[in-house]
Formats: sequence, structure tokens, C-alpha cells
Amino acid sequence: MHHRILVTGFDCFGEHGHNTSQAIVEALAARNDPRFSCRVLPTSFQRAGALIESWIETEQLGAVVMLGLAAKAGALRLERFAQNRDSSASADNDGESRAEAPIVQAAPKAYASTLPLERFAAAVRSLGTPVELSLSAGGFVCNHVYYRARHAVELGNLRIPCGFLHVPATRPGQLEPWLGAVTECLGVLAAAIE
Ligand code: PCA
Repeated sequence: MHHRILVTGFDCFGEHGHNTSQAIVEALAARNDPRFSCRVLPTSFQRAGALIESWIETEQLGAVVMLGLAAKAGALRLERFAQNRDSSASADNDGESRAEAPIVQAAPKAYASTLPLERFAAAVRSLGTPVELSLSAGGFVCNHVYYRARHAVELGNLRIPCGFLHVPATRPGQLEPWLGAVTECLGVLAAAIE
């Protein structure tokens, strides 16, 4: 039995009464696939950052795939980089906003994704689902959690695939084509780390 792939999404925040990433993670969890460990993070810099770090440090994970909502996206966004900077005017679910602050002092400016993003893109494209590579995951909680996760993987010398995918907004109950696209990526990843 191999180490599990941690798959996370986020709860609702700001004006978004529905978070596609949460709905996808809940749908994946309902499949009871032993390869995946599916969890929803609070949209909170502090709480989500601490949670992702402690899971990576204490669980023997095989990989980490984080999902978040990008309300304006029209495609699955494969995030190439996590940047060492919080920069957001909007408040998180604890009322906190962070303007132009480094996430971790004296740490790299950015980490690259260690997920096989080119293979993800090819697999999703072959489903006919829009997919794009993105250079910035923004300056809000998603980028924050992505950076904290990648930093924890580096500090622990874990050498596991770890990265972030943004999904577009959907109406409640509408999961496709994004659930199918994420399922495809997870299948590619699970096969790659077997
Ligand atoms: N999207 C936000 C935070 C939570 C989420 O789902 C973001 O892109 O930072």
C-alpha cells in the first residue's frame, strides 16, 4: 500500500457562497478511494497555513494536490509557482488581510510546482476540457497555503510531488467538467508515483 495523496479544497469566502474546490473534494471523498485523503481547509491564512504544514510534517504523504476557487477563471489553472508574498486587499474568513508581506522570512522568493503539470495539461486537453498553465496563484490564501506546503516539503526533504490547481466558479450542484478534469490529473499522478 502506497502513501496517500492528500487532496485539499477550500470553504466559502468573501462573496462566494459556493466553492467549487470544496464541492470537488467532497465528491472525491464520497468515492472512498484509498489512494486519496480528501480534506477541506478554512479560507484563513493562519489556520489553513498551520493545518497544511502539520499534515505534511506528520503524515507520510505520497503527494499533495491543493485545489482552490479562481472565480474569474474559465479553465483549469495549473499553478506553476508559489510566491513568498501575501498581497491581498480582501479579508479571509477570520477578517485578516495581508498587504505585501513575505510569508516565510529568509526563504526562496518562489517555489515551482513539483506536480507533472505538462502531463496534467495533456490529459485534461484530451478530455476536451479547457486547461491552462498559470504563472501566479495570486496573493490571497491559496498562494499562501501553496507556499507553506512547498516550503514544508523542502524543509522536511520529502521529495514528494506537491502543487496547486485553481478551478473556475460553478453553480451549486454543477461539478463537471472540473471534477472529471481533476480526477484525470489525480489518476496521472497516482500512476506516476506507484
Ligand atoms: N480561493 C482563494 C482562497 C480560497 C479559494 O478557494 C484564492 O484563490 O486565494
